[in-house]
Amino acid sequence: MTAAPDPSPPAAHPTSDAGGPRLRVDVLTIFPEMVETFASASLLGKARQRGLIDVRVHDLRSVTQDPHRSVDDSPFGGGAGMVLKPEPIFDTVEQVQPPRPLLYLSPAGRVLTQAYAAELASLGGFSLLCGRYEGVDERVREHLVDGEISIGDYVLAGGEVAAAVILEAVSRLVPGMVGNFGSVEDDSFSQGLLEYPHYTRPASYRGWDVPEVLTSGDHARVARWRRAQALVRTARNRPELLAARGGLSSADEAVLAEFGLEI
Ligand code: JF5
Repeated sequence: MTAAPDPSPPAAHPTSDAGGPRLRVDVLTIFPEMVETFASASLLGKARQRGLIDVRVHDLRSVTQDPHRSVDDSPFGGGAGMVLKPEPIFDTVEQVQPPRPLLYLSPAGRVLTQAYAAELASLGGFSLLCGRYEGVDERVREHLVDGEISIGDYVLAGGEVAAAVILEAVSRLVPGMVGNFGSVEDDSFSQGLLEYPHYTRPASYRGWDVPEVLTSGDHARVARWRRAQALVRTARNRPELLAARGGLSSADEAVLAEFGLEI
């Protein structure tokens, strides 16, 4: 007996939770309310409600056994500040079995880029460990985490805000996220260029007019103008991005010339 063809194949962009979440992210932190509040708001909060993204925030303090529920202690060898103890972190990971890779947020990690965010969005899941104070006991880095991830070359007081940045950058790339049709391919960096300028009504505001091309109805000319603007903006603000894509192609030169622009 051959099965009848499926009368209702799954939609490319489901509007329900059919098929389960596309991405699970577990966050381990001593400030769960910071991450939970962020993850409940806006587009990410809606994606969670729709069952598209499963974000689970774990309080490292909840597994502690001692009367003071300690998550940190002073560093061996002396020095300022506190270090996150290994036991609550190992115990949480062993109880929860969070999705791997388990990534420790740290300025020493691989720096988040749009391409790295897309890699993370394509995994079924991953987990984030938020440090605080001077960081975590080195045995956590050596024997528990799979890698380290940074959001840039500066130091934060803890990993929670960095976790929020990663959640936001990654979750908007998950297929089926509201509003990510088309607009994701237009994003800054996805073509290696900064975004072109955007305008909305009114067409004239305080004497500043919207560029004529945008109201011309000539969609191909609009596309060429946007490309020329993106090239100029990238050359001025982020010349290294233009260099990284091998400078200007002859098509780039042509759109710049069409609109009388120079780099
Ligand atoms: C953290 C101790 C980790 O500061 C960061 C960070 C900066 N860029 N990317 C991440 O992580 C939090 C704070 C204190 C360890």
